[in-house]
Formats: sequence, structure tokens, C-alpha cells
Amino acid sequence: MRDLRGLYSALLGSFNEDGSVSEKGLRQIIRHNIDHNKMDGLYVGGSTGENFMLSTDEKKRIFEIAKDEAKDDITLMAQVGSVNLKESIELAKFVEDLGYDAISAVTPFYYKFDFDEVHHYYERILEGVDMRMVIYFIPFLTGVNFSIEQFKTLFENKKIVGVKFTQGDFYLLERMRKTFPDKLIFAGFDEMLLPATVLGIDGAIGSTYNVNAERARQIYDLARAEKISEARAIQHVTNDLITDILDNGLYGTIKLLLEEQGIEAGCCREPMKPYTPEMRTRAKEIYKKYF
Ligand code: NGF
Repeated sequence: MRDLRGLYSALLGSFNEDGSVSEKGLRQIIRHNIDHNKMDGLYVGGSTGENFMLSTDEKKRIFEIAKDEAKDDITLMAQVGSVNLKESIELAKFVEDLGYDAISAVTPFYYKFDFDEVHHYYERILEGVDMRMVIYFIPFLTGVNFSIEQFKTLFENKKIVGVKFTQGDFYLLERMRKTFPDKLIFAGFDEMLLPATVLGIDGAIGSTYNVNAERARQIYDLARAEKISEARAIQHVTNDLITDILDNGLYGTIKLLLEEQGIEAGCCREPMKPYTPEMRTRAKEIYKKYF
């Protein structure tokens, strides 16, 4: 069984101008993450993949393309969570058959599900598969928060091996690390990689690693080696870059930065905005400034 720890790029979505999935773009982004970025893993079907705007067939196709391109070169984790539980169950079985290393599932969102309902959701997804699961915890987008006691209840299922922690609450992160030494914790905010690594995470999953992998690796390795001031200097540059990316439009700008490196990363999916000339110009400036 593959070790799941390490740095993962959250795989970007790649779309043609008519909104269809760009297989060519996806394959190029995947190769770039393996050959150039030397990532440990890819997180397929997350927010960065614009996943929650896609049909079940499109999600399946992207899972297939990622596995076909990556083969066993890199750890593959599939985000199968959806507010449609039947779809999540179907996708979990689908990626198990494809040979993915693990699944992840966002907490069900939009409706105000109570904790018992959320717990039931994870149990139902896991009933049908023999796979390791990483809970996708992102309260600022889903509105779903857990206490340590609730995490404990979820973690009673041995198939749940960890959490993708996209949360800026370092007190909670520290409590999680102390309480669950055997569970895997993946940091979800790239701009907080250094403090999260200091607190003892097992890896990180991020959108900006598609373009900023080298600095992310340095921060992660230096912090683990307790070379904090060196790591901090790189986190400062990284956060200048992330601030500029966020100001110009997160996923679109990352794709435009990849375009500067010759990768046909494609467009974003409606209702996300198409690229404007100003956005393209700004992306070129960002590229010159940081790369
Ligand atoms: O894009 C988001 C949404 N978060 C990502 C990452 O947690 C997403 C993060 O890298 C992810 O893993 C996924 O695709 O599901 C941010 O983009 C980054 O830190 C900039 O804020 O919050």
C-alpha cells in the first residue's frame, strides 16, 4: 500500500472555450506536475478542479484521464464528495476500479446537515469500497465545522485515515495533531504551509503548487528540518505571489501562469469569468516577477 504522505497539487480543471473538458490540457498539466514539479501526489476532483460545476460523466472522465496519464508515477487521491450522496458512492466505486490510492470527500454542503447526517454520509460512501479516505474539511466554503469530539467519532471508521485541513485555525490544528497522532493531516492553505508544517502535518494539498512547487517543497523541507528563518523567507515570497494570484482570479491566473510555461491549461468553466485582456496582461507581469 502506497504511503499517502507528501505534497500534492490540487489538479486544475482544463476546459475548452465551449466548456467541454480539455483532455489535452489536463494531460499536459498532469505531466507538468509529475515531470517538472516532482509532486508526491495529485488531488483530483477538488475545488481547484472546478469539480462542483461538473456532471458525473465529466468527473469520471477526468478521473480516467488522470489515472491513464499518471499511471503509478504519483499518488492519486480522488475527491468524490458531493451533495448528491448517490453520486459520491458511485464515484468512489469508480475510482477504486481505476486503481486510485485513496479517496477524499468534502463535507456535504448547502443544506444545514446535522452531524449525524454528515457521519452517515461518510459511512455510506465507505460501505461500498475498500479504500482509504481523507475527509475534506473546508468550513469557510461549506459552513461545516467539527469539534475534536466529532472528528473522533468520524475517525472511528478505520478506513478514514486523515483529513485535508483547509482552515486557518492553528489552535484546532495543534489539538488535532496531539489528539490524533496516527491520522494523516494535510494542510489545505498554501499561504500557511510553514506554520502548518511546524505543527506536524503529514503533507499538503494546494492549487498554487501547480506553479509554485519548487518554493513549496523548500518551505516544507526547511520547516521539517527546523530551519525556520530560511523557510519564512520563502513563505514571504510565496505569499506575495499568492496575494497577486488571488487579486487577479485564482484558478484562471494559475492556468495563465502555466500557459507562460508552454502548457495549454485551457479556460475556466462557466459561471467563472472568461479571461479578459487585463487579466492576461497581469498574469504575464506576475510570471515575470516571480519566475
Ligand atoms: O482553492 C481552494 C479553495 N483551496 C486550495 C486547496 O485547499 C484546494 C488552496 O490551495 C484543494 O485542495 C482542492 O482543490 O480541493 C488555495 O487555493 C490556496 O491556498 C490559495 O488560497 O479554498
